[in-house]
Amino acid sequence: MKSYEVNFDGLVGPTHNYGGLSYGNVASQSNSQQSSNPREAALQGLAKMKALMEMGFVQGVLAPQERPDLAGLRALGFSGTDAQVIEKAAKDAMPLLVASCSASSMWVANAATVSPSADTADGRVHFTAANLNCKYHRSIEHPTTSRVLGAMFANQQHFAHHAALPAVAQFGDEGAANHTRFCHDYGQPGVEFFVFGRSAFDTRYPAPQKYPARQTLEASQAVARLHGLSEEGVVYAQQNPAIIDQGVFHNDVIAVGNGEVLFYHEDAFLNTEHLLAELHDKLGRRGGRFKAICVPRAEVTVEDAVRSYLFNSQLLSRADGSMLLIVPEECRTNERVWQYLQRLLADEGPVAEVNVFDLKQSMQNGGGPACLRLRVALNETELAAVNQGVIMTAPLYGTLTQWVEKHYRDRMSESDLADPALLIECRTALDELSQILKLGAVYPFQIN
Ligand code: SUG
Repeated sequence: MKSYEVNFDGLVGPTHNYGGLSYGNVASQSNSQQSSNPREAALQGLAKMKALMEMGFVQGVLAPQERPDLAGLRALGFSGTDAQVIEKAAKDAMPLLVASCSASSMWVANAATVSPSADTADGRVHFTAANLNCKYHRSIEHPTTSRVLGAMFANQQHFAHHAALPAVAQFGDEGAANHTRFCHDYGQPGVEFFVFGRSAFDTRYPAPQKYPARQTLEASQAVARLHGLSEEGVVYAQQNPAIIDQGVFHNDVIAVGNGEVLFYHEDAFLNTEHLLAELHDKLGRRGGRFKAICVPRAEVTVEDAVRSYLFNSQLLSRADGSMLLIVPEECRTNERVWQYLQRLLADEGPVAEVNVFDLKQSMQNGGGPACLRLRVALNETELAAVNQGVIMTAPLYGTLTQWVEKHYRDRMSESDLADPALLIECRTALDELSQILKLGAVYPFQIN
């Protein structure tokens, strides 16, 4: 049976703004307080989805969330009418209002961890929503994420959904951004590679000194257990704590994998030789030939990687077996990175083409091409069982573009977040969107 890796891209929400909310994420910190353009952000994302669809990839879309998060503000003690809640939060606790307005759910590489049916004990595709509990603005995503994923993958015969792990730092889980799957073919059993930043319970593992390690070993192990993965199909590795302190807040900022290939920076991991050997052996036992492409620090520094997001690229398999790398514009403007990419192409390795996309609006908050997509490997039967309302088509692209143009503002700064009209605008837009994508009622304002 034919199988596919489907990329579900997060549609950028109408409140996209630069809140400076992510300590340890250099772009988020350095662009704090700048004015953003939500309309442009959403259109940039949609342009990437359309381009991939036109190249022949199956492309899906993942809906944004209700923001400002009124229910969250009420839970924090703000009361009165909706407008009064926003007004009081703006007056007394602006940072909380900003956090409650973040459109961060667009980075769907953090929405969940997904294990394809070929890897799981019960032969279903498993999803665990990420608790994202390192930052308040992200920790509020998972209840709606779970409902949206449930509405997209609604068939219980094929899809199993797990709630987010306990909401404590010891089980900090950032989803697919720290998870890579290697395989010979998407439909065959593969090897799932979990990268963690620290251990919560075992003090033998080192930890970063400055910035938080968002993913724990214990969270990764819990996800693997929930999904029913076998030991032969799992490899755990620790991210190098020194690079977390340089702004590598997720593994997908320093490594990307697809099929049999791992593309990574020399400084990405601890015990690199050991983990490469384990990946090689385990993939070998599953009929695959592991290939590692190491980018030496002498050619691209960690700082270059963080600035350009070279590794936050999408590595995609084309019909002829060669691979395509989707990189952000910032890779072209960084001379060393661009030269490296020219050498990579000249090498005649697996990567045969590099495509550049302008995703500046998302990049300025630390989210490149790979952050914007959640990969779900599906066989033909499973793909047919997905809610077809979320699969990108030319008409859907047209409808979503018009929807963005109708509802989104082209400027958003802190003072705009305090405008009670923004809430009404967002709810109107999302109500329409949930009908366009055939999701049913998934938003707090629709179900409470
Ligand atoms: O969690 N930025 C996100 C970026 C997530 C990128 N995802 C992956 N690497 N997979 C984060 O740090 C910034 C929001 C703000 O500052 O307004 C933010 O949440």
